[in-house]
Amino acid sequence: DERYNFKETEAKWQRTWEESGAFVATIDPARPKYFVMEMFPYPSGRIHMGHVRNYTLGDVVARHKRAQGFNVLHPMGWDAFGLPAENAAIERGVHPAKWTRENIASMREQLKSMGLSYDWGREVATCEPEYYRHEQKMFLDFLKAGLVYRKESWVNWDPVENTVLANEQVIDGRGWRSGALVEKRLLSQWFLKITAFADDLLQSLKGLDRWPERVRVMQENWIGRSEGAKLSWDVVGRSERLEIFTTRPDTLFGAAFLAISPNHPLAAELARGNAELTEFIAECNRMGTSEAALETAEKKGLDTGLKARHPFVPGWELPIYVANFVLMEYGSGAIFGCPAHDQRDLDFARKYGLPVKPVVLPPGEDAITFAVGDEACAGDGILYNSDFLDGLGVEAAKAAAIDRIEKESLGERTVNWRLRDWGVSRQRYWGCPIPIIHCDSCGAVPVPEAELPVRLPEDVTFDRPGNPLAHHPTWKDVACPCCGKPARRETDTFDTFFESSWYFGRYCSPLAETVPFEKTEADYWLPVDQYIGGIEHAVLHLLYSRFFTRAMKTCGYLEVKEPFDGLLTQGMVCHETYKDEAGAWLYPDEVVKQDGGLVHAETGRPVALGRSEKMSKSKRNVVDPAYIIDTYGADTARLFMLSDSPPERDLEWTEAGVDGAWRYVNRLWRLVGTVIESLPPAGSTMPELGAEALKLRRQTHKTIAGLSDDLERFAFNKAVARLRELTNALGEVKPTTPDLAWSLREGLEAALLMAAPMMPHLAEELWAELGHAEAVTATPWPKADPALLVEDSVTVAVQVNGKLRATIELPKDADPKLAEETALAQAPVIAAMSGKTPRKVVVVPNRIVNVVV
Ligand code: ANZ
Ligand code: ZN
Repeated sequence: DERYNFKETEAKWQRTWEESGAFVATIDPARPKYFVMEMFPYPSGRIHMGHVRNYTLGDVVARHKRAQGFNVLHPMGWDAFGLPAENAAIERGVHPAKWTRENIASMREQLKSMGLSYDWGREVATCEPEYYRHEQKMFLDFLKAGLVYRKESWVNWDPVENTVLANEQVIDGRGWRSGALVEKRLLSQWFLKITAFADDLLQSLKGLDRWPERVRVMQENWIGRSEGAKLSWDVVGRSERLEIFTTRPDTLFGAAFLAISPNHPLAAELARGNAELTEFIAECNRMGTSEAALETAEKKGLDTGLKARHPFVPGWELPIYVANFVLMEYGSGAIFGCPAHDQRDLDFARKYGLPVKPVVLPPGEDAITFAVGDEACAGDGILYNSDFLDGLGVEAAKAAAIDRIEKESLGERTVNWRLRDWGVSRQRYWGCPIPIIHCDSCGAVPVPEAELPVRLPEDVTFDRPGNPLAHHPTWKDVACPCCGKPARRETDTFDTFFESSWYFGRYCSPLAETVPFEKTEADYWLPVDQYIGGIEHAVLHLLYSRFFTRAMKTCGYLEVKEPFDGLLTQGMVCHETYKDEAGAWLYPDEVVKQDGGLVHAETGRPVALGRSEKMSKSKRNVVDPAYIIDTYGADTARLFMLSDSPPERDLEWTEAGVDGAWRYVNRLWRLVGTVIESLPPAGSTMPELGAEALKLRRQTHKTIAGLSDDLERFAFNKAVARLRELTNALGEVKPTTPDLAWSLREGLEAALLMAAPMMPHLAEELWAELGHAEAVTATPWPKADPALLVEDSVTVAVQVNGKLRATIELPKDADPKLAEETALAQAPVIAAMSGKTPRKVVVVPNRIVNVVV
């Protein structure tokens, strides 16, 4: 039998949409706007299934909103700077610019083959000077506004390659290429003052009620507001006091030690002439600075020999350690440790034989017998062993302790933030040059605005380690803009999160030359109404974008402060994994089913089935979208992406699933072909409808109502299920009478309009076949007639003394009085009561009337 020719059809409609400018967005104050955007891809070379899912979701939203009458902006672009391009240059000798532009070209074609409703005229690529020149200007504006500063900060240094490494280039403490132990080095770097907005970034999370709760919590934790106290301790034999930060001043009487960070100035001072301490500090610095590294590393310390005097107990002296788990960048880089009530402190105390004295008694415990085992008690309880705090709950004790600390001028209440300022300097080539010139006399001088952009030179070489910009023979030599003396360009480039922090703004005015975007256009389109992308960006990218929007507002670029009003984080695309007998991963197309088991397609040797995991090159459990689109068409791929699970959940890619989607596409196509000759012309008036035609009509309108609601809630899998149900019902109708034929056309048309966001090519094709001159993309979303949605009647059983005597038809949710009256008027019921008056009548709405005589 005949099959739907998706190849021809899909190409045809993609051309038609492009030629008619169907998705070109322009400001229209008369219509409500809707800005929907998916996270733009890194141009790695080919799209993967994660992209297909992400962009399908966005496209359904965009097409649905457009049909609903919104003025939709749906753009796409390329997050085009980054390390892989440089690696390609080093490994394969191809220039990052060439590599990136070629990848963009092929991925653009792939995206176009999916039939996505983008306004391609707004495409941006962040590696082009037309894009990045604006962020250079913004950086200088932020600098003027006091939102940028320069500070020494630690970087990973590869001593063999003599180069700075990105965190992801450090593997188990070693340079990824050289294998050398990575060192820490202090470099002067640029920081964006994200902490200036810490409070607002935290408070405003509450208003983001169209964001997943999970993401808001992750941001909240990342910002990490901690209330506590600063407290200065006397150090025996020294005039300077040692300041610590604590969130648990209530546990002061359970203190066992003080600890300072290996990078604390006191540690550096003590290390002078102390080989053991010097080596310990060096060891800590080799460990990697990430919090995750610190979290998992064994807690280690070295006793400095110094003692601190307890603030409230005369004569009590505590040892001061240098400890690897104390961060210099948090609080004051020093702590007091209370082993009984903090797990890290407990591990530390057990290792170094320090006392573990509980001071908070957990509920239900006995003060005499209670002891701390392997687990610290971080929970609530009543203070004991604690002098003036005895008997208080934890919160009250914190307040009392801080009051006393403040009264005795030992310290004060403070709020600490986990959030750090954003270091944006990267010692890399393929990024946006930082528009600064360094002069020996004038210091760091901004590049004059008239000289922007600072273009990234393309005549660079990758034949030796380090940053090609620094090796360039002439690029960095310039005259100082202030004094004219010879000076040097900054050779660092921005962190690539810089580009993605404002691209939503650029989409509003992609061609603006003198400004990143026209304020009027940004004020019209922003905020983004719906942003869709991976949960892996729940913290950094989204937080940086929220910061950038505030900074841009501060500098007068736009009016909004939150960039993304709605956020949908989609789940991963997963697939089974396979291994051969030697334990090597196999691609799905190397594996075939045989006798209920799996074997290698070529060798016939047994294959082990592993669990389903996120598709990844390393496990080879990938299916290439290009292959799927080529074999089944874009509509099938899109439909399957939507069918199986709600968008937030992981999706299991299976051949059976794709097959099912493909069969449905064909069923719908064949259905229209089969009945088309029997249908009345498009737009004919409704004839008198018989019962069967009316029933179908009701189902059509119920589907419209339900499916519209599904789309509104992003319950795309439910929407697909509903569409399939309607299709089944339509498939059963024989259009033998004019009323049935009319209802069938109405149902088919509604089905196509509703299918259009999911399977746009097929919908257009069949819509045209049904005789419509206007494309689906220019046709409004179908409307459900509310009168057809009410369930008109229900069948209700009538029992007399528990025996069924009659059934009656009642309006749905009818008044119980009406139910009782109708029931008692039925002849069999009257007969069964044999003249007696009922003692009781019980009405279960829509189900039963029980008469007791
Ligand atoms: C004593 C204490 C007793 C603490 C106790 C906790 C429990 P958050 O909630 O993240 O703000 N701390 C302070 N500065 C630190 C630093 N630079 N590096 C590592 N740890 C540091 O954590 C605050 C707590 O973390 C502080 O409260 C301090 O230990 C520790 F039963 O003080 B606490
Ligand atoms: Zn100068």
